[in-house]
Amino acid sequence: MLQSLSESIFGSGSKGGMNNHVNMNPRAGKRSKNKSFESSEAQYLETLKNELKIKDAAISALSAKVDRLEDEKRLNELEAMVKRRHRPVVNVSNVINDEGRQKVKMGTRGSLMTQNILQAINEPKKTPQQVIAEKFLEVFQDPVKYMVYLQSDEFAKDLIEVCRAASEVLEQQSRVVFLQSPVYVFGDIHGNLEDLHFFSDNLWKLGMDLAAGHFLFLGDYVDRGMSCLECVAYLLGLRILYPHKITMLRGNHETRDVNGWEQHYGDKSFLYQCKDRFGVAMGETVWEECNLVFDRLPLASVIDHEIFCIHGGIPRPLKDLYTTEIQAIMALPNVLSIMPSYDYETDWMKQVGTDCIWSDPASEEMETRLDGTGFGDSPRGGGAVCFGHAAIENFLSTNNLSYIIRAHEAHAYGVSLSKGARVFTVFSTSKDHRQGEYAMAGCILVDNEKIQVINRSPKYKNKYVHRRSSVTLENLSSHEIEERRKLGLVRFSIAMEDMSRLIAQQHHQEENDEPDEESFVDEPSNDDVGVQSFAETLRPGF
Ligand SMILES: [Mn+2]
Repeated sequence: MLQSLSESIFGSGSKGGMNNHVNMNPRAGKRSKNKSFESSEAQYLETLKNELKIKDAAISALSAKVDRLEDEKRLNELEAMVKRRHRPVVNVSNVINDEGRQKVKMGTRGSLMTQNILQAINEPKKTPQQVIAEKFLEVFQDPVKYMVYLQSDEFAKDLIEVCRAASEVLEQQSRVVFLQSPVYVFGDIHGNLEDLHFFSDNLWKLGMDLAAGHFLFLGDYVDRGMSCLECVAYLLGLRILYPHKITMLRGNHETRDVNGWEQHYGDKSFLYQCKDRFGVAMGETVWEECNLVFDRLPLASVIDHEIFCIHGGIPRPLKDLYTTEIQAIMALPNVLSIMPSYDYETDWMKQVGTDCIWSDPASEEMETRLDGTGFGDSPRGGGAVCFGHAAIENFLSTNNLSYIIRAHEAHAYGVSLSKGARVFTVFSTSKDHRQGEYAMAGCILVDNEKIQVINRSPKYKNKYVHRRSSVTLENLSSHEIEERRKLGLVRFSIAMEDMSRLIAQQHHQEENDEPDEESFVDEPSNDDVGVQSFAETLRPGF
């Protein structure tokens, strides 16, 4: 409150005229006795005092108004903070039956008002891109039924539309995405439709809209597998339909230098598959549109302020620029090409970006060759780094975190734990990585009290991708089989590298003339475990 002007000059209790609350001044009586004091100066002083009182009253009225308005403002701010989110009720009920789920009108309990409100609710209007995304989800459920569409120009154009919608959303996202558990975390997908199906059939069987929790993908969606386009279409479809349930991070294969390397990956290269599917011109356009999306993918995520998730590993610290590594990642531009880099990408940006998508935990024998900060050259070469115990301890304590979940290295057991049980490696494709016939695909569920591993058993029956010798394909012409092979729906033979392993495993097959991929009978042998961590042979600096 402002202090009254007349109070500050004459002290409290000066003679009040305007204000009822001001006490009568006792000096007023004394003054009337002192007749010699009746001069023009005294009158003038009296006028001034009165003027001050008027102004005092105006000031106190104003200051009371200011106080009231400030109180109102504070109250409004508090109310805004606790304001509830508008969560509309979906006016249909999902009835689950043998064939899956069916949408029926929601039952009510007779209140006319409830009924009227439900009827007035409209399904939110879908954008054309969301309509296409829904189609992608349908195609994913039965790719054989949509073989013609998948090879058409229409699919190419649809994919471009969805890519543009996804680019717009991703560019707005923070480079480090903060999530709250429960979260399912997935590692490399690498164009493996079958394993992605395993997860969708078991973890979001009723559809993403009825699945609880968040789904975080750590990158490497393309290359090495045959169904790169289907996997990208499905995941981007989910990403634009369920922006609050799906987070996609970037892997080292989400760069043009890697996913455009046809000579190295052959028919399993993403660029090769785009051109083979849609022709050179349209194929290159689709490939570039996908890469524009990849340029905008965030690089890291933190679950419950406790678990750091990233494709490769922790970046080297940049102490003179940023206090923490997370701050450095957050400071990266929202559009980054990394390999090759755009002109505006500076050295520190390239270093942080590359470390995030390429680094690996150091093996125990590499630990001795690391520098003082716990980092050293990776056996992958080309400037990639590996991080040891010291780097991990430093990173976790600086950022006040407990664990690191990353992907990037294949494991026969899907998920592995290393570095004093601080680093999880999760790999979500069981094929194309020389992990043997009995490899598993894994994912990790982080809920509010624990971290759990979910693996696909090698015995789990294949539904969509069949081996060439499978009875399912018996009645198809060689042309039809070739068409399916190109979509990744037929596996012709295993890679040459696996031949020696196969010969070693021959005794498993002796009782069975033609073992079908759909019917594994053996548990993984202990020999498989010994060679499980087969790092990718790709070098970043080629
Ligand atoms: Mn990788």
